[in-house]
Amino acid sequence: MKLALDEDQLKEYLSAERESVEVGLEEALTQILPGIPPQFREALSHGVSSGGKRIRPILCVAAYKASGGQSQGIYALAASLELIHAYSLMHDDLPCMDDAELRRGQTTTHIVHGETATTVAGALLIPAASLIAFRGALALGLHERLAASLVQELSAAAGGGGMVGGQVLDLLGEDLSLTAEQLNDLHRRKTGALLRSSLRMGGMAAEASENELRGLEEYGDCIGLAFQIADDLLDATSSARELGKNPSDAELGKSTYVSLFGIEEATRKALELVSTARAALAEGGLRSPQLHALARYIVERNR
Ligand code: GRG
Repeated sequence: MKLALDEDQLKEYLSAERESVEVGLEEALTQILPGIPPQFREALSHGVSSGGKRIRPILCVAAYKASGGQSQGIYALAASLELIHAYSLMHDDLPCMDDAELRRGQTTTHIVHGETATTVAGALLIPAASLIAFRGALALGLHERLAASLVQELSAAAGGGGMVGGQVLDLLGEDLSLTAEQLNDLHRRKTGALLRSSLRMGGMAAEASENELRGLEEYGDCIGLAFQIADDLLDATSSARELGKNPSDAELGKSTYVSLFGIEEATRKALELVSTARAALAEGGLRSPQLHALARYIVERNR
């Protein structure tokens, strides 16, 4: 088996995976939307269905398959990660946070549907994601105990010790010069925790061995940090139009890997993390050309 995908294979793989992820998300929306008041449905759909790379569910599915999982039902479980991600972006763009008007090349949800509907729709997505994860796990035929562990994994990654905690550090750090240690801590939580859990959830759903799970975790930690360094590099070197989002980190007075280390050193660090992530796969006994290629994609993406 080849160890990595070439550029064309990666493109084809990502495009096919995104199609399957969209199907999983549409199915999740058909479960969620009827249960919520009609005036919030459009904001919720806007936040979930406005594009994006869908990297979290793609990583979850890749980890599942790398650990021996074979069911297409994994896309239903993986949708739960994207629902949490969607809510976080909707809330992150609100005026009380980053006050953004542009995301994924489109007008942000609160500009189109208003702040109240966006706040409510985002909040509705949090319990909805837990329900989708639980139902998705049961539909995969997993034991209720494992389904509950998957919900716990997702909730912990999204919570105070993870994404929300990281966002708080981010807000408190505006206009301060953070140290490398503070920046790593912030991003391990804000961006890294959900990426790491994407991999862990895929592995857990396939009932991966301890060694495989350790490999996925280490891979997830490395690509989580590499993802954020790549984000900072893109933010520093591309226009809002090229990136399809605003405002920039500099406009928000945020410390970044580029402000701390400069472009060259930040790039070196990201590439080093890719190598460590790949080594972790080998140590975990995971032969996955897809995860191998995704590590590189995470730092070479252009948006
Ligand atoms: C109440 C304090 C508080 C927080 C609420 C807003 C929030 C929760 C969390 C924000 C977390 C956040 C914005 C994390 C950023 C992660 C990140 C790098 C996002 C961009 O991810 P991509 O590149 O986006 O995967 P696409 O558009 O491709 O989906």
